[in-house]
Amino acid sequence: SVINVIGLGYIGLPTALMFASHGINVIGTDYNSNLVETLKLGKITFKEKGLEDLFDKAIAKGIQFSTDYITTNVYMIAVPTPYDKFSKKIDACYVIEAVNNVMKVCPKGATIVIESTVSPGTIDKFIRPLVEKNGFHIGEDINLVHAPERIIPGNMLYELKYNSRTIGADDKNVGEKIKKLYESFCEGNIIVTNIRVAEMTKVVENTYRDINIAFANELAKICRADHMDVYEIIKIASMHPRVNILQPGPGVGGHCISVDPWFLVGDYPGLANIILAARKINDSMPEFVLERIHNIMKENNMTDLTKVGLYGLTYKENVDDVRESPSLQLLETMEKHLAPALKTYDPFVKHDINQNQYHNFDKFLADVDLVVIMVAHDEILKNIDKLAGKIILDTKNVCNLENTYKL
Ligand code: SAJ
Repeated sequence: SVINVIGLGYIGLPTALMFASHGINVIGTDYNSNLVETLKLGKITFKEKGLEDLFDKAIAKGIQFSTDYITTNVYMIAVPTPYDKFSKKIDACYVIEAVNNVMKVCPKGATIVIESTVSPGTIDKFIRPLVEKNGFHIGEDINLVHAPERIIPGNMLYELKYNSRTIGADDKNVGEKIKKLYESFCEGNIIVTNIRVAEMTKVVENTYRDINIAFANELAKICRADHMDVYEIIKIASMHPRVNILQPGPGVGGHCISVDPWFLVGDYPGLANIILAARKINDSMPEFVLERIHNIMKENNMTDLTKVGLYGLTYKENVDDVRESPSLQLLETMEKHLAPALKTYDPFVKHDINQNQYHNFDKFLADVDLVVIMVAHDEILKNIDKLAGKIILDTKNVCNLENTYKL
């Protein structure tokens, strides 16, 4: 049998390649014909450790790409779930569209596996009624499964193989069948449960991380107020056998951790209190960095914002994803007429986000006096000595040169 993987982005593509390279027949479908053409030409569209090699393996095993959905027994949907900043709700439109398209071609008894993260309850509220409205009987004509992805950008292929997974299914037997499929490449534990638990667990995992990062960020603010070294305190406290504190930083970005906790806040107002506080603390960090920039400028008698350079525009190190990134949030926080003054540079970002964006590290450095390290890409770690002589605001705690300020 063949798996039709729908959505060939950050999650769908690696997953499709993983199945294919382990001998499963895969057809990858995406509505974006440019993307499909590029893949057919043997090129991949984003950077991820090991992805090119895996792509070659999958091609050798016969993976195919198409804009069409095919008739088969298993569909895996890994489309984006965009999120509205103002209402804090996700929009399941792409998942709904994919399920609609599957229903046009699928045979009786097909299984639809949703890998996209959805807010808890989405499958009951939107997907189930949609399928039933089309005259399908769930459990007979179509089986629904939720198998949320859990892989971390930057180490996706390793985590695809070794992480445990959750599979939520209406019918245990169907869940077990899908588990077998994932076992073709996944060596972690695979837990079969129901759909509600799978939806909730995924969001809980990301919320846990958000809260823990918020704690580190709050400590950074407390220590700043009292001139203490937050990193030393975190290091020593974490030597306690039951304490393990994460690292403070310029904020929490990405499409997952900064988004998923809002689902719980939205659905459980009055109950999700720590969760809401954590979100607010993490969202306040770009503004905190901006305050630090202004204070450091004052201390050094700097008045010219065009001499300030933000290093790093992505949401974290060594990825090319800028969604919800702290640097973009910082630029948005600034008064409209001031933001373009700041110089920016990121080795992973080729398109222009800011008016004064550089595409060459040395030229960028040459034109600024204060360098703000927002992202600890390998590039800057390897070239940290080039920052000598600059004033540095190091939000990632990676630089020990003279004139370095911390968060
Ligand atoms: N960050 C800190 N301090 C830390 C760790 C992270 O400030 O100590 C920041 C990062 O710089 C970044 C943000 O948090 O801006 C999130 O980065 P991340 O590396 O923690 O996580 P993501 O968003 O890349 O991936 C997460 C992962 N979830 C968990 O670790 C619980 C991943 O396993 C999920 O698959 C992914 O979300 C997802 O798609 O949901």
